[in-house]
Amino acid sequence: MSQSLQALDRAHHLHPFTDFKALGEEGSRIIEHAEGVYIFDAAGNRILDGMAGLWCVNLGYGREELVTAAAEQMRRLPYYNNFFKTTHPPAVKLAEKLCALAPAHLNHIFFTGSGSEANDTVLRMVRRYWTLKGKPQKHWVIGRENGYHGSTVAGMSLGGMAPMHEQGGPCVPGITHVRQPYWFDEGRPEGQDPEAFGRECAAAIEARILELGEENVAAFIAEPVQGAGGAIIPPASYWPAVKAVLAKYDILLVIDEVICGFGRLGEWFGSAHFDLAPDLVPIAKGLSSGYLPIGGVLVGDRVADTLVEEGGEFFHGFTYSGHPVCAAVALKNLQLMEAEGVVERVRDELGPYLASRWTTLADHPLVGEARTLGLMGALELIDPVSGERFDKALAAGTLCRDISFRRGQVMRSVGDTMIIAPPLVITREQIDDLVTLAREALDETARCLAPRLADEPQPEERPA
Ligand code: PXG
Repeated sequence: MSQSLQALDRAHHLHPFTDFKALGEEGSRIIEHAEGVYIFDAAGNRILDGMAGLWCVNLGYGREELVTAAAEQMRRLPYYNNFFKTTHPPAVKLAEKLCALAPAHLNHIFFTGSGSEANDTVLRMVRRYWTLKGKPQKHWVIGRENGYHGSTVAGMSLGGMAPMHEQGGPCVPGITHVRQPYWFDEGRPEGQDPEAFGRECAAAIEARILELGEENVAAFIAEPVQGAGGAIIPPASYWPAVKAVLAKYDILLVIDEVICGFGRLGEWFGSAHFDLAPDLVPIAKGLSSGYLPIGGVLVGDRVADTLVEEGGEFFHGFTYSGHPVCAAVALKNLQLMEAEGVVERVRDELGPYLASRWTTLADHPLVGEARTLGLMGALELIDPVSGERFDKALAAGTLCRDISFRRGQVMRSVGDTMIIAPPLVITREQIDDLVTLAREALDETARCLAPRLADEPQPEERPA
């Protein structure tokens, strides 16, 4: 059965972020069901989902309450839109709940179907805001290299993923990127002090503002911790210095919480961890624990008041903006997270526990750095012989990811950075397993790579 599914998949299905030909040759992994923090493949293998799907299944798999919320809402009102002065109870109740959970100055939400659509909305809203303020020339948005804000044209333009820009044709004009606060890859090789490096990255934002002219810059957009870029936790000096720069100039702050929101960093919003006061906050993923697609942009009073009082009609929206079934599931998800104290447990118990266990991997010869924040973690792989990054041709990260999957754990690779972001309902015992499985995957990766690191050629040794 799984072979025929693989054949059909190869014949008809173009997967996201995938080398179609290579996948066709290798065959896709088929995930059939899931429970708690585990996914199960077609062969019946149980795999610890160290990535919560794609950073989203915060409440874990198999939550009947979410299934019931969806089924009940589907029976009552499976669809109606929020256009043309209509709405429905799930959208209104979710809007109220989100604004109650968010920092006090965020009192409005614009719903979307995904994080990418949320960032498209951000771009349109930011430019609309400044136009309404009589400053249409203030349209430049500063993002960061290696930032990720989605895969629509605006999302990929706001993000700073060079391979996406190269494939995407011309990006949306008026978007520019500054250096990322990636200490391990950019500060450490230059022999800098991490805190001085953090301040230097913030200074790069100010330099770009001055280059463009403050009167032309609309907004700065960033993730609190870069997720898809490699779980990059900035040095402690970075965010206070960025805040100081932005406070000097009249520029909106957009904090993309698509990954960091809803408990990942031990707060409802990652910006609370870094004491940021964003004007706009794109959200998605953990909002519904990934059970149904829904996103949105939380809008601060400064922007919302202008859009409401001075804006007239905003020509923007999606058929599924605030979809009733997705909204009902998201609301139930937030209620469950609140009732079960999920966010507080990440902050007070599971985050510190993961930190204490994950950092023990730093003694592994392949690991140059082991870091965590909340329930997000990364390992930087290095060549044990040179102490530097592996030759890219070895694809060490991909090798380690595939070994890990085969041994029973999802661990994502971004280049040679290994990442985990497990469901927030993981237990201490499961964290122990996660760290043990990560070490075993590192050990096997080291064994596979050893012959290729030695001087004399050795027979190929690749995992099956
Ligand atoms: N912003 C951020 C910060 C994200 O991480 C998006 C926006 C876009 O959301 P949608 O819902 O349109 O995908 C994301 C998505 C990965 C990976 O492998 C990360 C994302 C999506 C897919 C894969 O790390 N992040």
